[in-house]
Amino acid sequence: MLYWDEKHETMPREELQTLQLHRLQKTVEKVYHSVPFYYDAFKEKGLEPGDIKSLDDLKHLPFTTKQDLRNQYPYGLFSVPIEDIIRLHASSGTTGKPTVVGYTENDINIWANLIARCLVIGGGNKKSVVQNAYGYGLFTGGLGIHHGVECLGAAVVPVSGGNTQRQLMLMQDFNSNILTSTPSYALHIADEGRESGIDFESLPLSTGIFGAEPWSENMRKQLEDKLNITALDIYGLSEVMGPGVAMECPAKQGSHIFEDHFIAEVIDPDTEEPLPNGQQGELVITAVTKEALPILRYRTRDITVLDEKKCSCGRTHTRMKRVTGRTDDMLIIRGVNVFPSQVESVLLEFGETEPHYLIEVYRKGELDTMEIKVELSQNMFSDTVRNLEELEHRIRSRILSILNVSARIKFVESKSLPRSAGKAQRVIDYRKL
Ligand code: DLL
Repeated sequence: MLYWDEKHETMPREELQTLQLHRLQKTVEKVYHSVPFYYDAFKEKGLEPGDIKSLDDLKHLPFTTKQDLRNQYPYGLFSVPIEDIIRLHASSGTTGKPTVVGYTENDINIWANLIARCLVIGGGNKKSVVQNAYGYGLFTGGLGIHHGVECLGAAVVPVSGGNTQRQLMLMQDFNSNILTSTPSYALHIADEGRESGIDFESLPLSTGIFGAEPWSENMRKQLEDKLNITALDIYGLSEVMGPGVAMECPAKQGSHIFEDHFIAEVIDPDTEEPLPNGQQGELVITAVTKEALPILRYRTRDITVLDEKKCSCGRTHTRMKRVTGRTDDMLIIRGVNVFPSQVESVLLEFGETEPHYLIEVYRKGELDTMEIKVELSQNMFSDTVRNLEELEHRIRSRILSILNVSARIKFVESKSLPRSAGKAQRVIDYRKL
């Protein structure tokens, strides 16, 4: 089984665009009449649903932001009455109210089918045993993946995140061959497993479907080596659906955005103008098949590049490159833009350190200081001071030459930085406190 939905996944682009336009027009018509927020936004722009005559007209539609969802908390953007909603999820905001998302039965079915697509892309089939270590609950990761596995007809192990020893036991006893989790938690599973003497080469585990946080190519290599798997990227966000908006195929050249359901644009976050294909900017997504929460031009804040080039896997859907960070994650250190994922990528070039790190930013007087705490690999910790100084110097120079910013490197003992069973915290910015 190469494709889950061959017709839509390999649809010629012209046909795909006709489908997108048709679905976009229906969505626009629907939100105009059922969501006062959009009605007002259209009126303000002097726009009528009939004005959307081509995909090019997408750029005239209003944006939707996370703040809009917050302002409409909890159900203000829903376009169906509560009796049609069968599931609610929410994303935990660090400040204020969470953003609430709802699904009709049909929305849940479409979502499950899109996750089934992702699993098939990762080599899954009815015989697969999928260990789902994304958190269950209001977070969309756990239940989103769960229904997709059932839709595919594979066996889901709904273990959720955490309790790593139990994860390892189940992985061995249940013969899990697909692991779904955040990349940082997968790494933790790998490390703890190796310490417990587990030989991953002897396990049937073959694929990791990792997402929900940015991760680097070097992290992929680590995960593939340590777990003896193919590690693929899955992208999504609750406001648009949850996991499964895009999925990387084994060509590993970016993630296919499921364009029969989502229309993607990349904009300049400052001017808000759409950028031509191939240019880096903020990803904006319009969901064109959702019933409960159809969303127009959602500003994801995620930074990526779109690539329409033909893919060797036969899928015709546009690919997005790895998300390097979020516009609101970007650290500005003495005027230089720094993304945590760039720091990760540099750190992982060095075999002497572990992929566990924490970036702390301080302001001393007028000067920003970035300190990178990174765990030393076990055999390095007892090394001579001179060797450690030399390593610190090498890492510092590499950070300076790649990121153009100087950083203090602080080695910490193996396993001393906090581990997370979900999204890892990579930055503490004390300047904001
Ligand atoms: O993280 C949904 C998800 C669950 C995706 C499981 C993949 C796997 P939220 O909690 O709403 O939803 O967070 C969405 O997480 O805007 C990105 O900033 C980040 N993100 C998600 N996937 C990736 C990825 C889920 N593959 C936010 N690479 C998004 C980088 C990602 N960042």
